[in-house]
Amino acid sequence: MEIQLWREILAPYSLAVDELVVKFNHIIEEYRQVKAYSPIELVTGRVKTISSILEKAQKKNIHLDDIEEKIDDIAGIRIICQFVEDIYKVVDIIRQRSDMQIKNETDYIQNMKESGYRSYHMTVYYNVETLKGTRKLQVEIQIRTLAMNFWATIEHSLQYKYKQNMPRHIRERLSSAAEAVLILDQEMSVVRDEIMDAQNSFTVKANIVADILNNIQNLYKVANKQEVIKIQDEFFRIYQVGDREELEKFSNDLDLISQRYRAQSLR
Ligand code: 0O2
Repeated sequence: MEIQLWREILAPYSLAVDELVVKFNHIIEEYRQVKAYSPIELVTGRVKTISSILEKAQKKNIHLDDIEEKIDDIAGIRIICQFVEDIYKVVDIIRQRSDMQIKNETDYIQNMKESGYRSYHMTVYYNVETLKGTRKLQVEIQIRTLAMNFWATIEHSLQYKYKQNMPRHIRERLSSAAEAVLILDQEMSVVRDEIMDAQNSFTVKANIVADILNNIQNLYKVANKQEVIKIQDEFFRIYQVGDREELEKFSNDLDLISQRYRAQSLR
């Protein structure tokens, strides 16, 4: 097939990947806006290369005319989560969406592949609008933890290097690494609440500090400079002590001072 024709075939898939990456990133943003923990840590996407499509077609005996129907990962989205529990939350989010229609799901986490590969796979139909009209495309969504992704990435490059002839000792090493990844994910799940608390408290503190700095910046425009410098010094003192409650109280007091100045300026 000519390169130009391939470009025409692959262009809508590229659009689907771009749109979906934006949509999944927006989910992260929505969680951030309500200051909640996002089950999605990172999103990436790719369109399969022509050579990789041809290789898969050859391996699976797929005729060129049937490629779009039979190769379901021409468009691929990868969603990385911190914890295994998050993966199933993301699965639920996808199941509830009206812009993705699920074709099939495979849970390689409950049913690990012989290679040691773990991930949750969903193939969905997704519509994109083109000049030629609406195109209903298949997109493969792989959902995995950071640890699963680390393993799969390394294993994938070794598979690429050795093709079908991976030496036994490397296969065995990968197998024990897969075991270690499984244990790591289990351990992380046990301390999940603690980690989430720590992350949450970090975010809360960062938000308080942002509010304070914003208030101080605005006070510089309306208040007596000496008074603002005193407030600023007090903030640095409390910040260095690192007491969150004191920081919170300081922020509330500062809110009142700011409100007072705002009221004065409206008179
Ligand atoms: P890419 O784009 O290079 O990653 P099968 O023939 O059944 O093994 P199938 O039918 O395509 O493969 O479906 P499956 O098993 O769901 O695999 C689809 C994709 O999952 C693969 O794409 C990989 O990205 C990933 N995957 C599946 N098994 C493994 C594995 O053992 N190791 C790693 N690292 N990844 C795996 P491709 O086709 O490899 O292409």
